[in-house]
Amino acid sequence: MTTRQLKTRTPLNAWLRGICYSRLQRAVCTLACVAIVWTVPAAERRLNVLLLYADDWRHDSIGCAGNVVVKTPNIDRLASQGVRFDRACVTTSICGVSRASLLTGQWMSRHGNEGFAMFKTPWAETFPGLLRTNGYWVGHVGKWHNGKFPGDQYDFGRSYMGTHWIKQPGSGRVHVTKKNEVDALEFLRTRPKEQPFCLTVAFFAAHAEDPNPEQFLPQPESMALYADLPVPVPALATETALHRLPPFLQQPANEGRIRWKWRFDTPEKYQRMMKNYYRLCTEVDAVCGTLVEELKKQNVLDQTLVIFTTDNGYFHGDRLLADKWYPYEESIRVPLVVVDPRMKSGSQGSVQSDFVLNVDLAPTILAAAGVGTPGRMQGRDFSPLYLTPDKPPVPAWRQEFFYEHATITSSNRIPTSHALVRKDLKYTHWPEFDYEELFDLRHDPLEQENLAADPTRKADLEKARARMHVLQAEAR
Ligand SMILES: [Ca+2]
Repeated sequence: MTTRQLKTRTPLNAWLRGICYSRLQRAVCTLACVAIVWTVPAAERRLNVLLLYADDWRHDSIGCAGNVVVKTPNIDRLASQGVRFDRACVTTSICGVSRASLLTGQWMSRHGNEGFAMFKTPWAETFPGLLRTNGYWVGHVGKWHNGKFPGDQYDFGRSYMGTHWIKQPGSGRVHVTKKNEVDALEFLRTRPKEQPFCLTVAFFAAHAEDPNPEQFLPQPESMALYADLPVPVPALATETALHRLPPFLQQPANEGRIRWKWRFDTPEKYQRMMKNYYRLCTEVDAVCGTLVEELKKQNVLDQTLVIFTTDNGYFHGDRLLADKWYPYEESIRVPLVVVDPRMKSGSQGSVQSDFVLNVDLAPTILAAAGVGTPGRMQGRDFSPLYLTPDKPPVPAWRQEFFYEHATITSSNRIPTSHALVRKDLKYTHWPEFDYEELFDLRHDPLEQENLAADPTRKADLEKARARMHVLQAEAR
């Protein structure tokens, strides 16, 4: 259904009701209204949107990406029914900034939030704001990490985060993932059925509970999962890889090193933490399955764009680091699975390797809703990559992007980083230390050999540096 049709439906109903005064006439009129709604061809209806948005999962924290431990059967099923992007990345790898980029379709340099505050972009230019203005019933459930939750901007808003277990009135408690499920189901079941909807389910799992020594606290019924299965130690969990980092990232005040000690500094702790982390992931996966099943029950799955992704990647002890922030592959790559009813049959289950970014989600969602994107939005609708894979988009899809991260607290804790990311090369600049890295990803996909001081790569370094400055200027 187009915007115009949707907007005219309510006055039409009112007009029909206005001219019908007997009970019989009212019944006939009601049937007429229903018939008008039913006769809108399915292809013209605007897609609903279910955005399943997890926290701190990296690109391979799902079974279908080749992870040999974690069980995510529901997300794997979505991938088999849709498309999985194996080079999806974020433009800034930290919760608050990445979420602002999701909402605004803008790089940090433009939306202006460098940490956990509200962005400067007007709400009317975010995808939930635009959808609501254009007749969508819009909901947000779960984590919100951009200042105070703007509940009045949503038709249905439930915001909470920070702990895996939430105290309930009385003496009870509920797991955050369970609460996500209950609230999301309430949205789906109480929404007005004549309006298209957009629901973001912002899971807190598998983010760590920062001040808690246990870090990851799954539900008791999950504890049997992975109990006897050793979690493989990453190839980069070595002293050698640590010593290949820039010197300022090796020092003990670096937050990545601090959190590595919280989670991974003994083999026993690594196993315990990773198993609990994967249990949290599997719990989220089950909720994804329940919500998709609910769409099926309501007969709207074939009118709903379903997206699963996360806000940033994660170091699982790689380079003897924990968490995210830095522009290495483990931190910037995220899972992305899309099931789109517009996909041609026969193309389901494909894997796509273009650089799709967090800033592309807003324009993609808006395009699926038939809503135009504001001029200041920087991402791009990526649906042509999977709707018409044989017809390359014009202009050609990006082959590189600009990555940015601001200092958090101090340069010793989490320093500023800027990077040019390509599939064959990565150039990083750490301005507070005027330190550069250049990796040839064709021969060194694990980013182990910094070529920035290699005289034979001087031309590559200069080109990459200049190109990054161009993209950095465009991001503003
Ligand atoms: Ca996060």
